[in-house]
Amino acid sequence: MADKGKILLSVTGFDPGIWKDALEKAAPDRTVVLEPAEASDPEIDYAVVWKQPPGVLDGLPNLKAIFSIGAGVDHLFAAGNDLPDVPIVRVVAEDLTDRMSEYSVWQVLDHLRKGPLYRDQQARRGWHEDLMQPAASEVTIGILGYGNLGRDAAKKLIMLGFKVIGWSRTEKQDEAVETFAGEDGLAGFLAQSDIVVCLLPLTPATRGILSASFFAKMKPRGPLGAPILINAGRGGLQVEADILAALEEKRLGAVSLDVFQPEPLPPESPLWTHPRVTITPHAAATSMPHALVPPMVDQMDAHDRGEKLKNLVDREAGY
Ligand code: NDP
Ligand code: OXD
Repeated sequence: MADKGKILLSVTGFDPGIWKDALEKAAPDRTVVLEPAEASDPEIDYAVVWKQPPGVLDGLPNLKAIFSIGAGVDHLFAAGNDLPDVPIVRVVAEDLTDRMSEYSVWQVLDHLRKGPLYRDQQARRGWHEDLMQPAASEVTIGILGYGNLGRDAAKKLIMLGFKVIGWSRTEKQDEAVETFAGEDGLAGFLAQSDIVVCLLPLTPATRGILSASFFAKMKPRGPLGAPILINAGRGGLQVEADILAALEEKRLGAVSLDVFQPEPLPPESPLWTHPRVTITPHAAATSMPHALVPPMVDQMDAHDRGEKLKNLVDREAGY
């Protein structure tokens, strides 16, 4: 029996059906409505969104909070509208974190163990062992964006024997990981990193950070040759033309990119066919409704009981 109010579900880019089913299962006492809803439905008190169309959250008089379907919230701010002044909750969930760390570990190991080289050899039936094979302990992984996902990836990479360092906006104290912060800390961080794993959010401060000036600060040579970039943060962090130029100049040895701007990556992009570029289709961590929806509904119930919401977005910082 639905009597606790309504949840507005507004997603673009994929079928909302599985999210609607999961919300209805987890919140049988709430009604789930799909956008376009009545523009000013006073019964809507929560919104669950991914890339909502502009204006869809305006004019809901009793909206209490917005829940992002993903860990990143740039999609919310990108809609070109002023968001209502209510708390914004993002995803922090073991399921998503584990999937992201799987991706980071997978790509790091693929580069360590010469995956691109051996796949190329296989295509040509070539048989040549590359004896320049460093051990994990000789390789430093720089986690760019030492937040929730970055810390988990670091823990798992350390277990494999890598040295890991981290970069964040604010200073951190961490026993296992040397940390760097802010613009002043970036050069020191890059000077040590053999592989940079980018897990930054896209904000006005981070947009376009993976550019020529960033690549110029990277360590020129290391145990893997030129440094490697893995980006699973957001496409807007990277300047694709600068990545291609850095690959040509051998400032970058190879890159793995999961995110692009725009997505899907257009068929004419030269990244598709570059031999030192590995592409995945924003697949580093799928948001799974069965894992992410029940904690969202728990938070709605807790908020209705007067408890504080967790995993809130800092609007000023943009993440
Ligand atoms: P967090 O907010 O927990 O961590 C973000 C980290 O980035 C923090 O360490 C933060 O610093 C740092 N940071 C933010 N702005 C700056 C800046 N200007 N300079 C230096 N460091 C900065 O986010 P999550 O770890 O949960 O998620 C990170 C991102 O991963 C998401 O925003 C999303 O874009 C992406 N993502 C991609 C997925 C995919 O499938 N490809 C799936 C899930 C997420 P501080 O610690 O000081 O706040
Ligand atoms: C996220 C994503 O932000 O899937 O969770 O990209």
